[in-house]
Amino acid sequence: MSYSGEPIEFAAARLSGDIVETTERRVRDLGGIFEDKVAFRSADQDHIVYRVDSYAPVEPGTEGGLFFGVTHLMPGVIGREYYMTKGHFHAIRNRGEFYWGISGCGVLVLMDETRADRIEEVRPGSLHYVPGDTAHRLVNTGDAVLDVGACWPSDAGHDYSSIAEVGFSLRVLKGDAGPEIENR
Ligand code: M6P
Ligand code: ZN
Repeated sequence: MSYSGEPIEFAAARLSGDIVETTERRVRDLGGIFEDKVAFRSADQDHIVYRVDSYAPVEPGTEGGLFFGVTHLMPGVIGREYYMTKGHFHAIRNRGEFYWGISGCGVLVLMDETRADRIEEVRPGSLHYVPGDTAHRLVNTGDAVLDVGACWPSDAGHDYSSIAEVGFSLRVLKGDAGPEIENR
């Protein structure tokens, strides 16, 4: 595949160019990931929780290539739980990924296949290596949009099903004095 259109640009957290693809995730697309089902049902289902702008210079599944993306995760809660991404393992499990904080603040939740978990604080300039065999999810714990860059192998793929079935082993909730981590 080759592209001869406008150049791809990345500045001030905005990825632009004629082959940049945008995926929107609204409340209705996130059924099952939030714990408080009553709060989820009463939320505006049309509300955009996050947007991902991505640049895929090769076909998905290509071995040896890379994809680039920026996630724009809105501030907010469903019940006491902060807005978050669906989170995923890679379909090819051993593929890793880099995330880096651009704007806003939040946490990156990491969990391996034994459900051992850890979190890393995401802030402007923070760099996060997601090892292979590790599920990853972003959580916006701030009052502003959380913008996070990502770069991952073009053959990694997304496996959402394991997370949809059993979830992550911890949840990040809004407490009176700030974020609270609860194990599940
Ligand atoms: C990053 C990358 C993408 C991912 C996106 C949103 O930009 O990891 O591959 O799609 O975050 O995360 P999710 O797919 O879990 O909703
Ligand atoms: Zn990934």
